[in-house]
This record gives sequence, structure tokens and C-alpha cells, in this order.
Amino acid sequence: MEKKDLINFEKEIAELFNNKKIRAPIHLYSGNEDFLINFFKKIKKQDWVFCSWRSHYQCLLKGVPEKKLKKEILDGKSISLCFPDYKIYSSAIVGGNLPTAVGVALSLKRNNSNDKVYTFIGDMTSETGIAHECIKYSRNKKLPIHFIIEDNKKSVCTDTRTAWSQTKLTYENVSDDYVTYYKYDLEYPHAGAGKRVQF
Ligand SMILES: Cc1ncc(C[n+]2csc(CCOP(=O)(O)OP(=O)(O)O)c2C)c(N)n1
Ligand SMILES: [Mg+2]
Repeated sequence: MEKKDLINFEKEIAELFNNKKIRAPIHLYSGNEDFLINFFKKIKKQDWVFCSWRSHYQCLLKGVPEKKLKKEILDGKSISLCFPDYKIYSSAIVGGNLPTAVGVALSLKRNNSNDKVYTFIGDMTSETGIAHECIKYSRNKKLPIHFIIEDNKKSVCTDTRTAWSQTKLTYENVSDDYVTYYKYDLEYPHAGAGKRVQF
């Protein structure tokens, strides 16, 4: 999957949403294609991927066919896309997938598996108590899990740094065996595609 394919996929979903063809929330990505394409080179087919409400790109990069993904989105499931066959799960709850991801990693370790868990979280999610606990536990127990912190500077319409009165996020610029931080500029609004849609 190339950068233009990812961008075009989101553009098509944005258009469908603005034309009232999707009767449920959507959360689109933009500006992080290069990072994700590069990062996914290390994610194997048998690895597990956990995401938030914003996960179209991860689904495509994990191998979910475009048609299958589009159908789920048209069915109103963009906010919680789960494809067990492709080992990718999303949750619309802030931090909701984190304990599950850690549990899967613990199970992989106990079963001496070589597979790994990759967990994508937003900047605000990375500041929550549950994220701090999950990252601490995973590090200390040396679990086969990696957390990717995706900083678009915002939590819905709130500036994350202002909300916590801190100029630097806790995991800002961290890059080690357990955490990868990156920044991107989201051109779409937090949810939707920029047009007020009324059914
Ligand atoms: C437990 C919980 N509280 C609040 C919300 C509402 N909510 C949805 S997305 C979001 C912002 C999270 O921001 P961030 O983690 O930075 O992710 P982004 O959307 O920017 O990718 C909030 C507060 C929620 N879904 N779940
Ligand atoms: Mg954010």
C-alpha cells in the first residue's frame, strides 16, 4: 500500500461521509502516511495490532482488503474496526484497548511465542493513567509489546499540553524498545470530514 493509496482511501471515505452515505462517526488520518508505511515494515502478519477510533491506515497496512474495510465503514463501524483474521483490533474508548493489548503480550510471553503486539495511541491517551500503568507494567515485565504514540497535539478540540499544563508530553521524543513517539499534522477535524452532516 503506497502513500497515495492511503490518502485516496481517506478522501473517498470523507466524500462518502459528507454525502451522508455513512451514518456513524468517522475519524480520518492525514499527514502520517510516510511514518506508518515505514513503521509497518517491521510488523509481521502474525503480530497483533491494537488501535483507537482512528485506524483506517493501520487496517490497510495490516492487510485488510480495501473493499472489506470500506464495507465495515459504510456499515458504521469506522470507530471500532476489528478484523480478527488480520489480527487488528480497534476501540472507541480512550485507553480501552491498552489492557487487552498488554494481556495479549503477557500471553505471548507465557507461551514463548515470537509474535509481538503493537499498540497505537494518541497524545492525550498517552497521558492517561491507564497508559502510564500499561507502559510501566510492560517495560518492567519485559513483555513483547510496543507502544506508538501519535501526537497530533489535540484531544478532540483541546490542546493536550495546555490541558495538562506541561510544555512537553511525558513520552515526547521517546524512542526505545517499548515506545516510539512521532508527531503529525492532522488536516481533517477530530471526527467527520469538515462538513456538518445532518440525516
Ligand atoms: C473513556 C473515554 N473518555 C472520553 C472519550 C471521548 N474522546 C474520544 S477521542 C478523545 C480524544 C483523545 O485524544 P488523543 O488520544 O490525542 O487521540 P486523537 O483523537 O487525537 O488521535 C476523547 C476525549 C472516549 N472516547 N473515551
Ligand atoms: Mg491527539
